[in-house]
Amino acid sequence: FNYKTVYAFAREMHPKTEKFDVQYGTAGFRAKASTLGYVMYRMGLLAVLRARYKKGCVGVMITASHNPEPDNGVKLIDPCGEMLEQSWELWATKFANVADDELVDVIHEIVSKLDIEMTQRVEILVGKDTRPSSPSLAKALCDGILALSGKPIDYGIVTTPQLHYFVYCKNSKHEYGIPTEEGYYTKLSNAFKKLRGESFNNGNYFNKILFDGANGVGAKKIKYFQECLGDSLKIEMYNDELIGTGKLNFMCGADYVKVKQTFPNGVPQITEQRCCSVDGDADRLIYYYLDENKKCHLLDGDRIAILIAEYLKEMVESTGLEVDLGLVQTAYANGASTDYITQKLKVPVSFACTGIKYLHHEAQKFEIGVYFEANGHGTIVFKKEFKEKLKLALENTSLSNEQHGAIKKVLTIIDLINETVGDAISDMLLVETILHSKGWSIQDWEKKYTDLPNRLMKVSVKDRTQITTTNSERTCIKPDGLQDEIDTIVARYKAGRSFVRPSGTEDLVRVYAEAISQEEADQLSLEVALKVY
Ligand code: 16G
Ligand code: ZN
Repeated sequence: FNYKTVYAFAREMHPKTEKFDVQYGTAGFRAKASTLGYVMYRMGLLAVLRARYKKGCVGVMITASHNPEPDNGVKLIDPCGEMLEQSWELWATKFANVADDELVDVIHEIVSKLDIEMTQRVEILVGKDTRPSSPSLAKALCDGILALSGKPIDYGIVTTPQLHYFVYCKNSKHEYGIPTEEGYYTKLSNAFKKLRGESFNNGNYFNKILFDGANGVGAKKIKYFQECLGDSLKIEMYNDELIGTGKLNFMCGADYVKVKQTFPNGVPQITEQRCCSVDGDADRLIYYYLDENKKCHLLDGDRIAILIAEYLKEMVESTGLEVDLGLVQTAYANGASTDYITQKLKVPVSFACTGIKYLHHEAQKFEIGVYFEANGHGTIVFKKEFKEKLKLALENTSLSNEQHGAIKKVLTIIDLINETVGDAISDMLLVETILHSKGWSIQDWEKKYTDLPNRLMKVSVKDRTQITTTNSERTCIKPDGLQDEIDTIVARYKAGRSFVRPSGTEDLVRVYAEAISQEEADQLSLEVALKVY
């Protein structure tokens, strides 16, 4: 490669402006957009190296998800459509933090250590959310790609899960789908319409939903779906402000609704009406409704996961095939949801650390792995062998017509799902499909079990790295004795559970507690927080 170009571009166009180090965290780099120019340039360089190393195309998404509009961020997508492999996060951090005149050395280092062949032509798919800072950051990113002679393919404004999907489609040689927006809409909406059939309403289910687009990319993209879906689902869209109005995620969107446990601004308050919110890059989904006392009822990632797992279990059982289906949750999953799914539905649950990459990999251990974080981010992954088993069973003449029908239905459900990463729009279409098939209102769905009251607290500490955890973050190992103290406190509460973990995205410690009443959950979290402080 031409190291002169790499250095000249760095020095003249994208010099390192920040003195502090940044870290490739749970969801890539995230910071105030004005500080990210040089980081983008360097991620362009790294993306080309990653693509050459993997001998495929990779993706780079520019977004800060649910964060405020002045923030931005960047994350790399691996050829299989998954998050960047963890061992490369260290390279990403190194690339971002070296001085401009050390960049070339780091490139030499990675190329020789990993034996990367530098002559390959590679394509880098670039996507961005609706933040006003995104176009200039995309330009910096593309300069990095070009400096190492990679070929940027600009997808413009897309949702994060769309870009994951395109990357996987490209690398699977279109076996997974066509890597265009149109290909994506067509695949998902065709599957949806097939599953919905001729009657759009059923029992307590009515095919109208209020959709909060968080004034972001989700609002833009849902319009295409509405066109494809016709009358089968009526999506009434709210919070679709123009780019640059400063309203992205502001008092609306999935994160706002989940954290504040309240109704978003900009959506009409219609009692008992099913509503949903997505976040700023449309990878999280939360459902909710207002009751007659104007109380907001949330149906979060836990509820969505259980609805899906239960439905898939029933569907697969009717095919007559043996299937290993499991659910993956994090420590934040409400205890009532875990009890319901393990005891009532007899579906095994695995726990993973917070962060999508951990859940995704844990879910891949099952033939059908359903995973969701309580914040509404999740999807379902199907083992390749399982899909083949289904296709093979279609040719088996000893199965009944009902079984063949069920197998076809499962295959169509798989087409409705974006397996690469949590996808708010695909998840919404799946939830709508299940509610329709069961003839349920959102209230029927909520009735399945009752959440334990809970409280999440943030505690500022001097050094959050002093706290380390194990057992998927549910047990604290350091500082010594803290877990014993937590255990002693928890034992005094009926249905009590509490854990502490250092945040991966903010400089603080999170304390979670649940108990039989809200007062007790509040009290428990406070007692535990005092031990951490
Ligand atoms: C990131 C993660 C999200 C997780 C959150 C936890 C991805 C794509 N995003 O936003 O899944 O819930 O971090 O934040 O993995 P925390 O460590 O500050 O609690
Ligand atoms: Zn997001």
